[in-house]
Amino acid sequence: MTPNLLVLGGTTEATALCRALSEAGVAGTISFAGRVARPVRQPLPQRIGGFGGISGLRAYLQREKITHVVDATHPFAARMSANAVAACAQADVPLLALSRAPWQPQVSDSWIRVPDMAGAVAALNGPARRVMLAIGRMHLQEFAPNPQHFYLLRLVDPPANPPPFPDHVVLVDRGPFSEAGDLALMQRHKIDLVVSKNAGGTGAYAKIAAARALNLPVIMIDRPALPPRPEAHATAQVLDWIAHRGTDLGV
Ligand code: 3Y8
Ligand code: NAP
Repeated sequence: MTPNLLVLGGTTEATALCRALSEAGVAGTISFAGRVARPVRQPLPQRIGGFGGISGLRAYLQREKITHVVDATHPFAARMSANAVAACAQADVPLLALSRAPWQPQVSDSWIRVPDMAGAVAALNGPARRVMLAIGRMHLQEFAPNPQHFYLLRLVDPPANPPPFPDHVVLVDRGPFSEAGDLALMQRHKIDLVVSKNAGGTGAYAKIAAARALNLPVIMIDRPALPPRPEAHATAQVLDWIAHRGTDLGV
């Protein structure tokens, strides 16, 4: 059959995959949740908004005659990934995750590893620090119990309501970021502690490398658990999977 892909996007790797699919002439659609005002332009047609849970995604797969699903979402998009596993099983559509390995600390890194967002909040109990809280917008309210710190917040869109911290600076910017840029940013704001999700990949790594250069501690939030599913770590593996998984694409 001729492939008709659904790519669950929102990462640098998803965008790169869509460019490769477009160049290979493979038909597909990239999907976004609609979390930010203007998702970056994509080389494939895009759809924006939730599907309506597992049943909504299953219905979408059947209605749009999707032949393959690639889950290239961020490792913290745990609900979307779980829904994709369930909906693809129910609709009998092959699923492959395009995921990126977690970052590992280097010898000179000083990471405080925490299991989840609540662990990061608890790790901030203590005397006032100057914190770069680079975890986006959706979980800011959870950090309200520690208003004693100065917070440098980096958000994709201006916040709809003021962050719950008396002493903060909001920087509206989207990645991928550069180590030099994050180094200068941390020095300018005299940051002495960084809070980060273990996103993996390159787009969010700049602050980890900059923290290393400045010898700063990083509170590193481990990823949520995901259900088992086939995983690839490179675009070429995905293209190979499409070519060999039930399609008439030549090798
Ligand atoms: C809407 C789509 C591309 C994709 C680029 C990657 C890299 C840059 C770094 C920091 C960390 C953070 C955040 C981040 C990065 C890439 C990638 C990545 C982290 C866009 C995008 C969408 C989102 C959603 C957004 C979240 C937020 C998280 C900002 C597009 C730009 C902090 C994750 O305001 C909000 O509601 C923002 C929500 C989910 C996490 C949060 O809890 O707030 N991403 N980010 C996707 C959708 O609607 O489906 O506009 O391009 C994509 C990217 N953001 O094509 O180049 O591959 O990871 N995204 C984190 O890692 O902690 C910023 O500041 O140092
Ligand atoms: P999530 O909590 O796992 O998903 C919550 C709900 O949002 C899903 O059940 C689904 O709604 C909808 N959704 C999520 N991703 C979608 C997509 N790609 N296309 C269509 N609907 C989607 O997801 P999240 O953590 O909010 O992440 C949302 C998006 O931002 C994803 O595309 C992800 O790749 C991107 N992103 C997230 C982070 C992060 O830190 N979480 C970082 C970078 C990029 P329905 O149930 O209605 O289908």
